[in-house]
Amino acid sequence: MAQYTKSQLTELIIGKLRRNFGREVEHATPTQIFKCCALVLRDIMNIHRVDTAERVREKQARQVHYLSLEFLMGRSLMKNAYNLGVLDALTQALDEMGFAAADIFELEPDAGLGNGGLGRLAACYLDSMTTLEIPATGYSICYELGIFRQKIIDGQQVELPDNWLEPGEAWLITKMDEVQTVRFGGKVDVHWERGRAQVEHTDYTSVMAVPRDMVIAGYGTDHTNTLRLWDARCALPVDMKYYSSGEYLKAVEQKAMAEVIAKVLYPADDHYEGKSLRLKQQYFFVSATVQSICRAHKAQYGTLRNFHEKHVIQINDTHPTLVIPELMRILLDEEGYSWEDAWDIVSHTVCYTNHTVLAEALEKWPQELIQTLLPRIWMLIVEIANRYQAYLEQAFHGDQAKVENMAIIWDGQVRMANLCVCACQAVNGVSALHSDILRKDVFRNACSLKPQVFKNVTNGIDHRRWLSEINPRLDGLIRQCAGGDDYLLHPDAMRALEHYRDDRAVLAELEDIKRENKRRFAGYVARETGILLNTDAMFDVQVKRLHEYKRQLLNVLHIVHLYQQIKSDRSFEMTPRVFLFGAKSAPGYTVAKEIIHLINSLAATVNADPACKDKLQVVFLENYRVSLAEKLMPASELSEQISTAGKEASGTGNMKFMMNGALTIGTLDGANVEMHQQVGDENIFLFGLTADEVIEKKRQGYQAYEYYNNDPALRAVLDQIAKGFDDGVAYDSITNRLLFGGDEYMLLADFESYRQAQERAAKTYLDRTRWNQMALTNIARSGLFAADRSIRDYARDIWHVPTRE
Ligand code: 26V
Repeated sequence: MAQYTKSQLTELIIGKLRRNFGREVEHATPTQIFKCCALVLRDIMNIHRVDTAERVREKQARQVHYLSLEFLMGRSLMKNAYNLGVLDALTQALDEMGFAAADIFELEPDAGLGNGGLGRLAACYLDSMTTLEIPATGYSICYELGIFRQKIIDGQQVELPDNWLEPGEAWLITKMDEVQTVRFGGKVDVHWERGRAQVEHTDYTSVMAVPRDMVIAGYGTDHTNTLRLWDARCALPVDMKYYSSGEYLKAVEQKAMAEVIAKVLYPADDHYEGKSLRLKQQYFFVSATVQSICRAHKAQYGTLRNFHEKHVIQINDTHPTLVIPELMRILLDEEGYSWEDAWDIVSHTVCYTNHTVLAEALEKWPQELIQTLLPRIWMLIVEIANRYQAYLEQAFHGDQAKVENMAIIWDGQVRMANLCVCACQAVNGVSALHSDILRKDVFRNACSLKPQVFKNVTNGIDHRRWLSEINPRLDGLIRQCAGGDDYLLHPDAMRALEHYRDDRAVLAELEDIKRENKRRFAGYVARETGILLNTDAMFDVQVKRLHEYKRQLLNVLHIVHLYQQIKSDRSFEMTPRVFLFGAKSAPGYTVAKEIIHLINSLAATVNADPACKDKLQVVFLENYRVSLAEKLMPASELSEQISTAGKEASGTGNMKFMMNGALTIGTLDGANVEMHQQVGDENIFLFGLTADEVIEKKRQGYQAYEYYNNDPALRAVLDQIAKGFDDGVAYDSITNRLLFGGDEYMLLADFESYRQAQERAAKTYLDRTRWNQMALTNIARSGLFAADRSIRDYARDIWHVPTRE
């Protein structure tokens, strides 16, 4: 790897400042400095990019294309400097110019092009694919507005636009010579000529797709990859030709349609709505992507016949499912292949990852919408659906219930997951439990026909970002115990930490690292909000999207229970705690917004009550996002992973906490199951019903209010919440939902078990040696949850591509 010294970087940054801003360092603003740093690193990565592209071409290597409507990248300056091996040099260069690197890093807006877990996973995977030297490209939309900025006003969530491109676009390179055109609407005529279908598409609206590429650097390698973000522009300027031919309105309409497509990320991850703009986004990005892959392939090989040998397309949830009919369209209509040949190529190219089993989150599109917006794609989906139906009738010997369950078009709707299962050679879940549920429940019928298609790849996180970069002292301790920086490329090496389980000096250092991280985080919160966190208390943290199944409300029930004990018993002794929450709610998800309001009402009352001083504090952290998580994870001690068993596909926050030495209180759900397997009963606080027990209890007829009647503590908690707190807001709508609305996520059934697990955690916290040993064990065994491991699994079991040793 080429190395850059401090003075070389200084010279490059000064050069950029002069050329791009006409400034000398003394007169530069910090934002200009940020942009110049980004441009300098971008230049370095671009040189690597050209070399990588050349190597891949020469080797005729098989490539991975990772399609996702979301890439939650966060910040890139520190990450790129780290991966390029110039973080120290850059820090010193900035220092010499009179700027603190940390302040410059802090200026970068998060690239918030995602909602939560699914988008952040895609970002971690890009890093690992690049580090493992897989030729890979990510594709998404260059949203002008990322996930909204959350403000809490009077205890309630308010959404503000997130304009990240200024100065975030310093990382992007616009490639005007690789623009694609995407067609919407219009009429399609198919007529047969010499045994071949001729397809004529007229009256359509064109939108130009402009690639804005972000180069991705790998760690410890010159290999680079690209994240291609498509921007939407009007295909035709509003010119005189249109005015004179009376098509003025059409031209203006085209312009408006084009510009709205890349305007904003959909901020809902709670349920699907058949919104036409969302479908336009999906097809826009899928069509541009498939065209660009095919164009490059043809330029190199002159034919698409070997397409499936050279490319694998991974689709991140069903959002990019339209690649299937779009690739069929190109092979049939543009290349003139037979249906069988085209299908053979498509079905050997595309793989699908499922990320949720919640019924309301499974994507279904109204047939009329697809028909009018994408008439040719609709025809192809109908043909795929009919052929699949015929196959199913035969395979299931006419069992209509099974045929209906697997149908692609049913009741006027197109079911995207079934289309994926029909076309893909590999369908995977994201944790062992989740993949089991896919096999035994969601896709049981398809699985009975082709069990080998259904696989598991347990999620993982970029441990270089989520440990080494954000927790430098812990990184130091691991290097010291695990023989240097080997663990950065071989995360299993962290296991060596376990030899120090009884080493008092190492345990003391671990404790001291946590203490310092807590103080640093408290300093940040104090500067931003004026709130003073009690750093002598346990930091108990639940950060994730606000969703009923994730059960932030169960956490609230427990806090209210503690508060009532403090109030009713003056001599009540408890392990002091700071409960920290961070969560965005989908803007239209009323119940979730009420829960945010409730947490803030509770926090205001508790924090103002002298009885809680030094014992109990509750803080809702505004605008939870990647860059806030990076500050919070190293300071966390107890990780709340308390979803109803069977509902959280994997979770990835759980892994970030574990790697930073927080202990988990959680249910046997998602990847918690594998965490438990790694660390054993004695290093995790498990509670609650298992996934099977949840199902069994529902089958028997679960009665939530029986728990209310039989448990006086729980009754007192619910009565208090219904009445509300000092601000006079009543929350009986929430308690009624639990008591009389069926308590879908079984909070009341798990309350007592949760309370006991919390008691165990509180007691253990007082035994410092024990707690530190548990933390050490968790860190040591977290290597399984490195994204490098997940990507090696994908490469071996699904993509069939080689990886770096
Ligand atoms: C649904 C919708 C519906 C409306 C439009 C926007 C949108 C975006 C996403 C979704 C589905 C979200 C699925 C998801 O985020 N799943 C999470 O994936 C993580 C990575 O695999 C996993 O760790 C989490 O457990 C899982 O909830």
